Amino acid sequence: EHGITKPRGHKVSFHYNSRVEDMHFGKTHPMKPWRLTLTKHLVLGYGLHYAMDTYEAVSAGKDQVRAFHDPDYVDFLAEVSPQTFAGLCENPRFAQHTPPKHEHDTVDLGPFNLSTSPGADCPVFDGMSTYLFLYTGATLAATQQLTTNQSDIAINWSGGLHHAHRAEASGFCYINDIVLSILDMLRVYPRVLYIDIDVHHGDGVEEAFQRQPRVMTLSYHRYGPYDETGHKFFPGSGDLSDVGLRGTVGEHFALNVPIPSGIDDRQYRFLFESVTGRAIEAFKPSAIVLQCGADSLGGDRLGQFNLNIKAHGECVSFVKRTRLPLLILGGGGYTARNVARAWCHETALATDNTLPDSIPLDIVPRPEAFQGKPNGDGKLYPSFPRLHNNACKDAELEYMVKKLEW
Ligand code: V1P
Ligand code: CA
Ligand code: ZN
Repeated sequence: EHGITKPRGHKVSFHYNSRVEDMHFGKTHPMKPWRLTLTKHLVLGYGLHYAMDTYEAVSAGKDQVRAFHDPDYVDFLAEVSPQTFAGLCENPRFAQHTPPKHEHDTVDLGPFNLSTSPGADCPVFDGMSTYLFLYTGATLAATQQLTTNQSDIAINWSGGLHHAHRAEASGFCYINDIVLSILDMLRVYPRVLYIDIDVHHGDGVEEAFQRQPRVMTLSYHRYGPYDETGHKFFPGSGDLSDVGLRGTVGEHFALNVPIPSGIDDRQYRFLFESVTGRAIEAFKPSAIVLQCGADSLGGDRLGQFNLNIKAHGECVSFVKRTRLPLLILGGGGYTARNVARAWCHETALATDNTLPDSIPLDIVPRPEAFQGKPNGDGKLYPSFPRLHNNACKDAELEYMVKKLEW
């Protein structure tokens, strides 16, 4: 009576471990693993687990994480907690990885860009090791389902942490589960296409494969001039001219689509389908990894786009139509109710289901963003949450697609 059916002609697997939900990055930190609880409840509530094989994730091993990350960094991550942090910092093996202090630093940084100061992007919190090795384990299990032909689509909403570097945490990301997955895929597939619809630039993945012509990275992200506070939108990279490491065989195997704030559904769909379509034609990937960061939705606490869930989901449908082995990952997403709705909707799309009393596909504005501040028409809650000035011009986007033609 749930009305959910198994997909015809393909198999989907879902990888998750509820232990990732109990984590707290800190009181004011935007990353809330609790959004994964909401997602899980929606997925189960709609009966979507009847349409997939569900697997309880187990932790990745240190040896697996060392396939990309620095061995000292992996040991540090495995041992660190708020209790052990100070002691580990004293250890010369780890102390050599402490960045030099800048006078403008607002937080005290320890080794590997980790910190116990409130306000840090990559805090050390209770249960952190468990969390990191679990989301990584889920991505690696999902990858194995694909590389052994046991699934056609594999999903891990707790993964997709695209900023982590070889020996450095960055932007809420500690272990780069995406890089580890692609490394596994390269044993089986000649070419892997990585697509990143998180509002931030997928810099960690791009950097890891900048010399590698068998991996094409394609990121869509907010990018532009300095804002009012004199800062660039994080992480500040991903210009149109950034196409992979020049002078190496990896040159032209990175693509970046920098986007002004306020892009809407129609504009995003035009960009995504023209550029992704051309990339697939030219590169002929044997498998695809899709990072579905939901901070590109309208009303996100950190993001600056105006996408509805429908347009975000159309990216998943577009990529799925290639019928290539597909790994679907999460990523950013800071207005939890919209994240959960989007990822549940996309789980339905992956399994060829339409949800019965359908999740509303319009995103819900954050009430706190409007407190006492009526928008242009004097309404407190606009029917369509255009939270950001639509600075995005069609002509600019068309020019970008032209420039990207190769
Ligand atoms: O802007 C910065 C850094 C901190 N300054 C030194 C510059 N950090 C951003 C990080 C955003 C990370 C996004 C991750 C992802 O792509 C993948 C999971 O979505 C940042 C922001 C911001 N508004 O961009 N950090 C914080 N806000 C922050 C706020 C409160 C407490 C801790 C961090
Ligand atoms: Ca992106
Ligand atoms: Zn993001």
